[in-house]
Amino acid sequence: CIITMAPIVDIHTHVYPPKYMDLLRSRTEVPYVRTFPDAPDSSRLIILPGEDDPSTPSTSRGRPIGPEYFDIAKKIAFMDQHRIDKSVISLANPWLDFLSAEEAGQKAVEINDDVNEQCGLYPGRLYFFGTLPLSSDTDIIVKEIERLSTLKYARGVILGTSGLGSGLDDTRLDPVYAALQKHNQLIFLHPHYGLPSSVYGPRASEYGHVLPLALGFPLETTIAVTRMLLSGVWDRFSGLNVLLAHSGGTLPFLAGRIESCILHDGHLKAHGKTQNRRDVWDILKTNIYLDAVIYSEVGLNAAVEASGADRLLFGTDHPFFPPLEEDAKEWHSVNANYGAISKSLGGNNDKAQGVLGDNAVRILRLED
Ligand code: 5CU
Repeated sequence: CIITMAPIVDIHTHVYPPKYMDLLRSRTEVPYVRTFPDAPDSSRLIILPGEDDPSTPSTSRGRPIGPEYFDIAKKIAFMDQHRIDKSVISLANPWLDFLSAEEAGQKAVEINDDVNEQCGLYPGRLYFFGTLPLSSDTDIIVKEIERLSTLKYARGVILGTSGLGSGLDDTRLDPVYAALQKHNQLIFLHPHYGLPSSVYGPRASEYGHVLPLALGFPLETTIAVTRMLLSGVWDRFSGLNVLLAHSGGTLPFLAGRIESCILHDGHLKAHGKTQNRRDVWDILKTNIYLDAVIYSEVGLNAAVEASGADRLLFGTDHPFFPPLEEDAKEWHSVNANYGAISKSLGGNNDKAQGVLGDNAVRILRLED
């Protein structure tokens, strides 16, 4: 049990604002929102790669979507129900990754303005991570970063792992990283694509969303951030800060193995890449923040060990992972994250309060 006088802040909580919902409803290819003939009264949100394959059983064809995904009043009600004082909301995946270069720039402006306005309806309670038009030219992306830094409630950007199309280790992203560093905007790095579906095997459709969400998402994040490390992003941008979703995927657990593989790699040694470099432990404690969305104290302890309790931030992943029982009041997924913080840090109230809210207030400048 944690007795907290500190605000509780949720930094991992998504919305599909009205302008984005219009976009999803207008589409017929993934990502889109539609009803199916076997359940004409319930809209389904289809976002993950391959989720609308005709062989997919109706119970794992996307997920039901209701107003909790787009009605900001529902977000506030959820916050009130779970004792959350402030939320830093972000557009959920797949962001604007699928738009053409021509469309993306203008849509990013519309959606970021839309979300900034929604935050303004609840002053002091809502902030947001903006969305970037990653399929546009880098000068348009940089312009949106500069514009975001002038929006009252923006506190950084949410980014998937695809970058400009070939990952976050692409040096063409350097102007984007430079602008984010210059404007002191945090990247919230979030997965979407998972692993190639062949990895999940021929019986994957019998297992619902478990393999892509429990394993594909965290491994995608781990690979993306390791590629950033290997390509020297943090050697070039030592002030670039990144908040990793799902407690860093598997990064805290695998950091030692990553370092060992680097130090034993003849190719890297021959190219002088094993020396004069910042190692993963340094970056974990200097540039990386981790959310506390891992549902168990075992994973949370690894995150605390890797980055420090002062770099860990509470999150819920709302509106994803709702309870499956119709009459449930509180969300099990949220209480699992509260419980993990209590079990891992309950003996140290200051650290627990830091994770629950003080860290977010300090790092993201959320003072009233
Ligand atoms: O349930 C899901 O598919 C997801 C998703 O797509 N994105 C997310 O943040 N959480 C769960």
